Amino acid sequence: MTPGDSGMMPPSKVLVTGGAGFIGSAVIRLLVGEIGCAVVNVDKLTYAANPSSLAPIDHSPLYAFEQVDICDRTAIAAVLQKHQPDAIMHLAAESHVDRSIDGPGDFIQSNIVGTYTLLEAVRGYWMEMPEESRSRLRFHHISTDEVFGSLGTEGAFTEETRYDPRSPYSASKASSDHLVRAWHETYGLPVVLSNCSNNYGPYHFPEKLIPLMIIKGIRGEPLPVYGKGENIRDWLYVDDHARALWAILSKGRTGESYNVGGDDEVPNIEVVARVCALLDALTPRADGVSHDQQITFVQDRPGHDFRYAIDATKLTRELGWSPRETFETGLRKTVTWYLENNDWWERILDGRYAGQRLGSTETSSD
Ligand code: TDX
Repeated sequence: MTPGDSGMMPPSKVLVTGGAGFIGSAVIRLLVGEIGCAVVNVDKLTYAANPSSLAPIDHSPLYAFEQVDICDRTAIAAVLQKHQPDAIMHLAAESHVDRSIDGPGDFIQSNIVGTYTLLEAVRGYWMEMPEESRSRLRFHHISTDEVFGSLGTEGAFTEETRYDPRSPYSASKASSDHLVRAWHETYGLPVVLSNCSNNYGPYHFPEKLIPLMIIKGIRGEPLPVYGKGENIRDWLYVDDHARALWAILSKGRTGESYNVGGDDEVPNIEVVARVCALLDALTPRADGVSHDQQITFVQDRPGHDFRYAIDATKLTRELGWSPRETFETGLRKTVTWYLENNDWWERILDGRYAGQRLGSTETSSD
């Protein structure tokens, strides 16, 4: 097999875990809505899940939903038997660093125990498959660049970078990556892995920087920037990530991992300033003052990683992927989406998360 030429048939039915989440729902909208691939969405529907993010495709005959916890091995085995997928994309995870500081237990359970349980259920299913379908099965584990730790001002993470997770969240994701590789080496399970940079875009749960700033900006509330806002993230538009994941699942080499990044590094304070500039243009404040007057500097996140940057050369070279959106075009689309879809986020603010500070010992400055 030569790189980029897997000779593989693309999967026809994918079991997606965490498909009611931010990245999972983007993947399902792509697979069902554009690619025409059948999907079984396995989601426990925790606080960050939004079934309404699947409204564009949830009436499709290609789409099925199972409300199941990945930690429930018997239930997962039954779903695998019932739907007979030829690929698994594992996106179910607790993903918010600040929540992992407040309560690491859920991260250990979902990200480590959940991945282990899913791997065992899939291994059982795979071993029982007829030989022909067995060689086609693929387990794609979706992970994060945070497993590599924090960069200084120079350099970027490659697939060879040493793991150095520093938060309970990233340590739990690093553990899950190790489990997936171990199941490949030990049992021969056909796996592929990917590690992505910070995603943003429509349907993003408002605990994360960009949607939180857009929503607080619209509502005239203070915009809490941690520390001095100098930390740098590499921003990837979620639909670009979804396309990368499909390329990796359908063409990536078994046992390999691929980094996915937007090649768009921006310090947090500039991210917030750009959100403010877009809000000024698209929905000016009644008093004529810029939204950037709402920026407030608050206590830093404990153990705050300084900089993440992804080198996605391998993915581009082997699988021909590159992002379609720049941070400028993607952010404009994102801010516009939040302005036009207040029903989606107001329902979250009313019940599940009201925008308060998480992951800090300081009383919220909001
Ligand atoms: O209110 C805020 N103010 C602020 O300054 C929030 C919520 C965040 N920040 C800062 C912290 C980070 O430097 O903004 C940056 C981005 O924060 P998050 O949106 O929480 O993302 P991050 O911690 O970078 O982690 C993200 O990228 C990797 C995702 O949440 C992870 O799930 C992913 O794995």
